[in-house]
Amino acid sequence: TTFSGTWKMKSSENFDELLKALGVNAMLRKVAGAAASKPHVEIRQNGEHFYIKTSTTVRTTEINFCIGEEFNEETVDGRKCKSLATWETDTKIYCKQTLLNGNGPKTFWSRELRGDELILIFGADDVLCTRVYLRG
Ligand code: RET
Ligand code: NA
Repeated sequence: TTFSGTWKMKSSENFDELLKALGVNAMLRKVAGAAASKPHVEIRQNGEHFYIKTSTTVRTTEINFCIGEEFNEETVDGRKCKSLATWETDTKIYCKQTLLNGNGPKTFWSRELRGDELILIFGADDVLCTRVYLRG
C-alpha cells in the first residue's frame, strides 16, 4: 500500500497551539484555523518520490520530494525552510525542517499510514499537532 490518493481530514488536535508556538497572532490564527479545518489532500507516491498537495480556501501548498534528498518547502506558518524526509519506519516518514531566514522553534512533520488512516503530525519545539485523515 502507498500514500497515494485523496484524503479528507477526520480530526485535528492542537492546530491552534501549534500556530501559537509559531508566533502567529490571534486574528490570523482564527482565519487559519477555520480554513485548515476543511483541507483537501492529494498525494502521489512513486517509490521514494512524493507529491503532496494540501488545499484550503486561503492557502494551498504543493511539495515534491524524494526521501533522503533535501528540498524547499514552507513551515505551517509560511516561512521558507529546507527539509529532509527520511523513513522512520516502513510506513512513516519523518521530515526535519530548517528555517532559511531568522530564528524560530524547531519544526518537523511526520506522515504515517496506519490501517485506513493517514496520521499527520506537525511539531514546533514541544508542541505537537495531530491530524487524522481518511481516504475519500
Ligand atoms: C498562516 C498565517 C497567515 C495567515 C493564514 C495562514 C494559514 C494557514 C493554513 C494552513 C493549513 C494547513 C494544513 C495542513 C495540513 O493538514 C500561514 C498560518 C491564513 C490555512 C491544512
Ligand atoms: Na491537514
